[in-house]
Amino acid sequence: MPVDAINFGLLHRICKLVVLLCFLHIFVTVVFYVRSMDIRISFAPKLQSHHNVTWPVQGTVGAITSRTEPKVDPAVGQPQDKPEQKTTQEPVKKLEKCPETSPLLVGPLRVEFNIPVTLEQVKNENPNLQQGGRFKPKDCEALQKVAVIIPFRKRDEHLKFWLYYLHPILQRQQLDYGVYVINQDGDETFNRAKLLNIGYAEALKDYDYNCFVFSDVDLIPMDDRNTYGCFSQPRHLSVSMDKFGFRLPYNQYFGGVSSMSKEQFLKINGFPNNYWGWGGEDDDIYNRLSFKGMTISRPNGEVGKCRMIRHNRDKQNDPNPQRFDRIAHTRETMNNDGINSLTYKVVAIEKLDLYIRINVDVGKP
Ligand code: UDH
Ligand code: NGS
Repeated sequence: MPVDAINFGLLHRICKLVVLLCFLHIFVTVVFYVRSMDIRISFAPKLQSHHNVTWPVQGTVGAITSRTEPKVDPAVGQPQDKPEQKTTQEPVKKLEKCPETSPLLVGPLRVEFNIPVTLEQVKNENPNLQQGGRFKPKDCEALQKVAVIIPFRKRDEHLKFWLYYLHPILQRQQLDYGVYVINQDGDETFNRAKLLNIGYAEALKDYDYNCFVFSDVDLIPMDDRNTYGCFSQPRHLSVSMDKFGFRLPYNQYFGGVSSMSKEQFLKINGFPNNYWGWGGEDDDIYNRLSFKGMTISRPNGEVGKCRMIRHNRDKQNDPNPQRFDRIAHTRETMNNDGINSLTYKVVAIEKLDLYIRINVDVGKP
């Protein structure tokens, strides 16, 4: 046999072997590829449920700031066209706490009531408010979760001014806040302190507030450094009112605007429910605080300046003739009359653009 023929036969066999090996290689690759696809598909839902269980969802304070696509391990690969993947969340870096003093404050403010104000205007000027007048800063985690409670009946003109001035101030103070207007239904004698108790109870059903500001609807701060938050002692905020010549009418005065943490409020069993008509309920609250060994914290006279919207005496809110007798007995009554004895009926709750309005039946004297 010639040498050429032997070489050709050998070459032919080697080529066949190489082709065979190539096929084998392709086969093995395909098998492994298909198996790895299986793993990826079955792994994807596990990835999603893991995200949902482990990381807090949006709405939990400070934990998640925005919705983003899930981060997928590059080794596992991006799951293809799986619609449920879109709902997976990436844990976003926890927001830093807001500073003790907000850098957005401007200090003294011009407050006047001769300009007409509309709710539409207030809404347009406060685009960052959520439904119900809720707000929380987006760049930092607010130090306090504040429910602002306003006792209310037939004071719509005052409320417009309150919303117009207060919403920008509260946002500059970097608070996580909501505004609750507690409207006394019907025409029975007004009961300010009971409405405030109801505001406390209803706001807590809505959100995990840890601070409560109780504000008359006709009082507007003249300086945004007067923080509508809570302090180590119960706070009196309306300390220099224009109607009192920018000073306290008396040292124990606790009316107008005040604030208390949840703990402070519960320590005094909330507010009295049986002060019907004008006067004395704020003095009863002062007594409660003092009997529980607390003191009053106040801003200085400059920061604590505020204006009251002038108005006539309200109907069905005449001075309460029993008020002097009641404040003489706070010590005996406070443990049984307060948040622990509160009864009322909610008539309606409306989540409006600028506040939550809760209409309540408080009963009668
Ligand atoms: N309030 C209402 N509607 C009423 C009564 C009171 O909304 O009919 C609320 C409102 O938030 C008000 C707060 O309860 O700011 C306190 O009411 P108040 O009557 O104790 O205190 P105010 O400072 O008036 O509003 C005091 C008497 C005014 C007499 C004025 C005489 N020129
Ligand atoms: C006191 C009242 C308080 C009231 C304060 C200021 O006399 O409830 O005046 O009233 N106490 C009693 O009557 C026992 S004001 O001038 O704002 O109407 O808050």
